[in-house]
Amino acid sequence: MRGFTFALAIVLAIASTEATRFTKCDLARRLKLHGAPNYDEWTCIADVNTDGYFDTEWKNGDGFGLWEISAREWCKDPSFPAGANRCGFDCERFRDGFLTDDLRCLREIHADRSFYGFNGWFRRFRKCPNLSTYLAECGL
Ligand SMILES: [Ca+2]
Repeated sequence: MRGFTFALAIVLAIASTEATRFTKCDLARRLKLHGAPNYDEWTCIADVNTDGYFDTEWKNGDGFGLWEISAREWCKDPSFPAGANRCGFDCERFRDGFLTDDLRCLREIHADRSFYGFNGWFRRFRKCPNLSTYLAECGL
């Protein structure tokens, strides 16, 4: 029984690791399954933001998760008590492997006039202009 418990703990640890680190194609596939329009663009932005690691635990200053959702404007974090929390989520929710809440907030950000759609993610220009071939190997 003790061996079984140990093996189960290892399996769960591996599963949780896999849940927070995607491959490019796996993330694109999940976003497509979630019905995200422009899933190629969202995947590429996550690629640029995380330097190709697609690690949902990513954090860069006030930016949380794959899309560096900002605690100054869009989510709530104790480090930024004056943040507007316009999406109504705790920022840590953008650092797990569940994408539904991330996508809800991304849609809100994308639709905001002051964010200029995808152009608000400035770093995307490093890699994302040619999306026609970006996901070619994924067979989506
Ligand atoms: Ca999430």
